[in-house]
Formats: sequence, structure tokens, C-alpha cells
Amino acid sequence: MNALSTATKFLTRRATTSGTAIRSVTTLQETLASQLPAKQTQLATLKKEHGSKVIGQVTIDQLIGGARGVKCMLWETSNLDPEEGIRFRGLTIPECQQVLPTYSGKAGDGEPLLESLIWLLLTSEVPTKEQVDTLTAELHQRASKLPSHVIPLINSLPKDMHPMTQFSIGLNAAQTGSEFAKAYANGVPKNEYHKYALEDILNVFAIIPEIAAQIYRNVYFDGVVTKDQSLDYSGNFCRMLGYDDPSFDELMRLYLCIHTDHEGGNASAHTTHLVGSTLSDPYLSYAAGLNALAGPLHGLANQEVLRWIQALQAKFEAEGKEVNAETITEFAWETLNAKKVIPGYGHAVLRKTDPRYSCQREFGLKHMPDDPLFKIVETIYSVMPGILTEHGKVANPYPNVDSHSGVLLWHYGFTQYQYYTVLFGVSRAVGGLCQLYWDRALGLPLERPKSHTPEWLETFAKNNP
Ligand code: CMX
Repeated sequence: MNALSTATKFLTRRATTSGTAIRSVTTLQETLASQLPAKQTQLATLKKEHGSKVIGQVTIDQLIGGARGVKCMLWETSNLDPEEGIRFRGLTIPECQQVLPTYSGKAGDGEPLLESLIWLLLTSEVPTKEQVDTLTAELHQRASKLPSHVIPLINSLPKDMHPMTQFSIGLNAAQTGSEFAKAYANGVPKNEYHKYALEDILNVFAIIPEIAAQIYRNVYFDGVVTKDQSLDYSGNFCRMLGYDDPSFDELMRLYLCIHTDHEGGNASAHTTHLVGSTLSDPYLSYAAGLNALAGPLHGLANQEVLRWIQALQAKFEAEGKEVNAETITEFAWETLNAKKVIPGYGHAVLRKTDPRYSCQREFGLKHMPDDPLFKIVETIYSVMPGILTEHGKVANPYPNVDSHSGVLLWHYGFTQYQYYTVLFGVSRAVGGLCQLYWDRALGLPLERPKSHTPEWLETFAKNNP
């Protein structure tokens, strides 16, 4: 019996109602297996019947400018509209909050469980609470798959090494547990890759909270990680980090859900997809994605926002001035005139306020309306779009996801902002790797776009006046 059939067995729960009816929960693996043939046929037909149709053009500007807007990637799990923001399998964030199972068991009563979103992104179906509970139990069980050398390795790292570097090292080291790499080495046929990829993907989801929590506890506390597997994925992660507050659990559920996926072109998701296309296993693919997330123009922006606000507070405190719309405006212009970016503002695709910002703002208004830092973020929001519009360079003067997340964490005493991107990394694994499942299931090929030299471009431009 292979690991996959063990998992499927594990997931199948049977309950007797009044001693007569027997009902079983359709497992994640069964759901995916039932969808697979139709999905494969759909893509093959699309390619065969419409493969030669032109869907866009590429300008020299786009080639030099980071491929903005170039349509060249298939992405199943989410889509980003510049005006509306993200939809996960067609659902907006407020819609997810309405329909996905929560900790209380009632949709709409609290934040969705991360396990609900894993199910949705993988299968495009809204799961029942029962299905989500089986997935929670499976992930808790799979947490024991963390190879025994990983925690000692993390414990040996210097405390001043950035937590994202430690996270990437930890996940790379866990790759010894890859079922996909073993199966590939044993010559498993191509049409079976996806089964082993799914094994790895679920194992990565299961082990990364402990890797992440160990880093947090080592760098800032006593190195002790305490689990509570009676809770859901996010609740258990909060206990491992050392937080025991139901309201913080809810924040973590929201945080982990909204950072999962942002279609394919963002650097962390795209890197995961690119590296995965070489048939690197899901551990190595997502470790590469983490390294992309660690850049200040991407996931590191959430720590930079807190640093920016701290610097602003320190400056005006020293000058005996209040932090208000006027002083924030002054500080923003200082930043811009020094040719630095305002962290947490702007976006490569979005052209409106990020709905991930808006839902965090809603959370703040509900749970901490009088928090001083929350109020500063509100004031920044009231002036920054005007400042950036006046500055005249940015395509989008509105806040993105990173603008708000740190302030909410800070409210609960989670003030170690150098660590914030690790939380983003725990969540982004879900988007990048759910897509990687479909990459393997649909047999997507090695990614290999064409590059050109400047000389080729100049000659082309000359010949095409
Ligand atoms: N502050 C100051 N200048 C900004 C800016 C900001 N917040 N956002 C963009 N600009 C500048 C760009 O640096 C660029 O300047 P140059 O022409 O001198 O190179 C110009 O405005 C045009 O850029 P753009 O088309 O508006 O934005 P890009 O697609 O090039 O970049 C992003 C997008 C997110 C990297 C950029 O807005 C930025 O640096 N924001 C601050 C960092 C941040 O919050 N990143 C997190 C994004 C969300 C995430 O991935 O987690």
C-alpha cells in the first residue's frame, strides 16, 4: 500500500446515524481524482482547437519592464483583477468569508479556516465543515513527517540570521522527506507524478508551522514550541508561536487565508511554478518561492511598513510633535524625496485599494478601533493616496496587503516585525503549492520564455520603424 492510499483511508470517516444510515466524507484525494480526467481533457481540447489563437502582444517596454501584463502563464487557483482585486476560484474575499467553514462550524461566523481555503484552491469546491475537519486531522498527523534533523539544524543557526533565511534553510533541509523525489528516482511514470506531488504538498503544509514557530521561539524567546492539535491549523500554529488568545487565533486565520494566493505572476508564486516546472519537488520549489518572498518589493514590505511607522514616530517624538495627517505628509515627502519607496503602497497589477487591506481594516475596526497604531495607519490611508498621486510616478497610489498586516499583529504583542514575512510565507505555500499540484496533474511543461539581447532589440526596432 503506498502513502497515498494510506492517506485516503485515513481520510475516510464513517458515521452511523440512528444505527441505520451510513454516510462517508468524500476525501480531498477522492475529489481531486474525480476531477482529473475532465480537467486534462478540457486543457488538451483547448490546446488542440485554439492553440494558435493570439491573446496579446509584447512590447519592448514590457520586455525591459519586468514582463508587466504579458500573458504567458496558466494559473488555476486564483485570478487578480486590477480594479476588484483577488478572487480565489471565483470567490472574492468577502464571499469566502460568507461561505467557507469557520472554527465555530458556521459559515459567516468568524474567519474562514485555512484548511477551507486549501480545499477550495485545490478542488475549486466549497468544502463542508466535516471535510475540513478531516483535512485538519490529516495535516496534524502529517506534521510528524518533519525529518528529525530539521529542528536541530534550525537550533544551530545564528539568532541574528534573518528569519526568512532560516525558514528557507529549514524547508530545504526537510526535502529529504520528498516522496516525489524518491518516486522520480525510482522511475515512476509521468502520469503518476501528481500523486506524489500531492503527498509532498500536504506534507509541506503540515510541517511548515513547526519550522516557522521554532525560528520565532529561538530568535525571540526560549526555543520551546508547544503544540495543541485539538485546534485547527491556525490555532495550533498560534500556540506553537506562544500565543493563546481566541481573538489572535481569528486574526491568524484571516491572515493565513488572505495571503495564500494572488494569481501566478507575483514573484513567490511564479518562482514556485518555474522551479517546479523543472520537476524539482514541492519542497525545493517552494523554498525557492520563499526566497522571492523575502525581497523588500514583495513580502518583506510588511516588516518595512512597521519600520517606516517606527521611524516616523521616533522622529516626531524627538521633535516634540504629534503624529497626525500633517506630520505624516511631511515624513512621506522626505521618504519620496530621498528616492525611497513608501512601503505598503502601490502594486504591479492592482489599481485600487487592495481588498486584502480592506478586510484587515475591517478586522481592526471590529477588534481594536482605539489602538494608537491602528489610528496612525488610518491617518496614513487618508493622506497617502493624495501624496502619491501628486508625486506622479506610481501607477497605483493605494495601499496593498502589507500596509496593514503588521499593525494588527502588533496590537496582540507580536512586535517582532523582522519575523512578519515568515507568516506570509506559511500562507503563500498554500497558493503556490495548490497550483503546483495542478501543474503536475495537467502535465505542464518546463517553463522557458525567450530572451533577447539589446542588439537584437535595436535591430528589430530599426527594421520596424
Ligand atoms: N513609493 C514610492 N515610489 C513608488 C511606490 C511607492 N510605494 N510604488 C511605485 N513607486 C515608483 C516605482 O519605484 C517606479 O519608479 P521608477 O520609475 O523610478 O522605477 C514608479 O513608481 C512606477 O512604478 P509602478 O509601475 O507604480 O509599480 P511597479 O509595478 O514597478 O512596482 C511595487 C510595484 C509593489 C514593487 C511598488 O509599488 C513598490 O515598490 N511598493 C512599495 C513596496 C511594497 O509595498 N511592496 C509590496 C507589494 C505587495 C506584495 O507583493 O507583497
